[in-house]
Amino acid sequence: MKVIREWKTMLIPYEQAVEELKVKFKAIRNQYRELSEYSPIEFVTGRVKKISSIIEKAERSNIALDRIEEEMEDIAGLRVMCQFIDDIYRVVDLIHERSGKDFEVLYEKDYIKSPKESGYKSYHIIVQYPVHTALGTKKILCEFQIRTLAMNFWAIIEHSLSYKYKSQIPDNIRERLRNSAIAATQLDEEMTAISKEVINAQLLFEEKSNTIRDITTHIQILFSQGFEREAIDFEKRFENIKDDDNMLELEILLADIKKALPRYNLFEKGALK
Ligand code: 0O2
Ligand code: 0O2
Repeated sequence: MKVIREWKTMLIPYEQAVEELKVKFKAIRNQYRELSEYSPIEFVTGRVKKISSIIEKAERSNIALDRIEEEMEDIAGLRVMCQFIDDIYRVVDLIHERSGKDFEVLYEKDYIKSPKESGYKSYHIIVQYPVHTALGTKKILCEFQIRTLAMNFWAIIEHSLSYKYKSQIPDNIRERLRNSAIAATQLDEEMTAISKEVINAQLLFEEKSNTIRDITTHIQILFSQGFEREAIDFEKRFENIKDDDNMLELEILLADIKKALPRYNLFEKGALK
């Protein structure tokens, strides 16, 4: 049996892997948002399995403690949440594109096309991820779970009940959970039916907030470079249009400020009088 210190040492690369992979997935999401494009990733969480859960799973799955690192594939776990079912498969494609670069996809389980007996749905991908630590490079297993918000809601609730009842959930509750899994699927299907509307609304919101961010940043630059009169003029124009839902006006204002900025820069350098 490992002593606590040995467990902690063993888990260090797993902690690092989860942190690194979270950064990578969050970067993909942020880049889409920065480009005012729709992101198939809504949010990302990650965790390293608790020592008590590792021991409990090893007993349940008949894994010898000295084989844990080779056989337990979810000591490091990443969860990617999506808004719509189609997004899950876009994320799966993104992961395949990265295979052989950041990590190596070993195998996958589509519990969406083939849900578990409990009603559980998610897309699982097991990868091998190289971690570079102070002690050298180590390849570890990591499980990606990709699911919609509705699948996530159901799985979290069901997981808490399984924990409470030690997997012996009473029949009536199990039945209700199966029914709510069907309801969650219906919710996902309904949302898919209106996904174009939802995505367009979200993109509009994202585009407006990015444009407003760019306008305020550029006005700030004008102020900081000493072009106060110009900055105040642009600020007044901005105040007049910012609450209207008129993207065109905002884009024209941003274009005008951008056009003006290089002129001021050259002016400052003495190239313009
Ligand atoms: P951002 O930019 O808001 O996504 P950590 O990264 O260590 O702080 P960890 O361990 O991955 O966090 O898990 P945690 O703290 O449970 O949540 C991770 C991220 O998911 C957090 O964002 C949460 O805000 C986000 N999150 C959790 N639940 C929801 C949810 O229902 N909807 C949405 N949209 N986001 C959620 P970050 O990582 O702090 O930054
Ligand atoms: P955690 O960290 O508590 O979530 P198994 O032997 O069936 O437990 P296996 O073969 O390693 O698991 O892989 P599987 O079933 O493909 O996926 C394991 C993980 O998927 C589980 O981890 C859960 O996170 C999730 N999962 C699988 N089935 C269910 C289910 O019926 N309900 C819920 N809520 N989640 C499920 P662990 O081991 O439970 O760890």
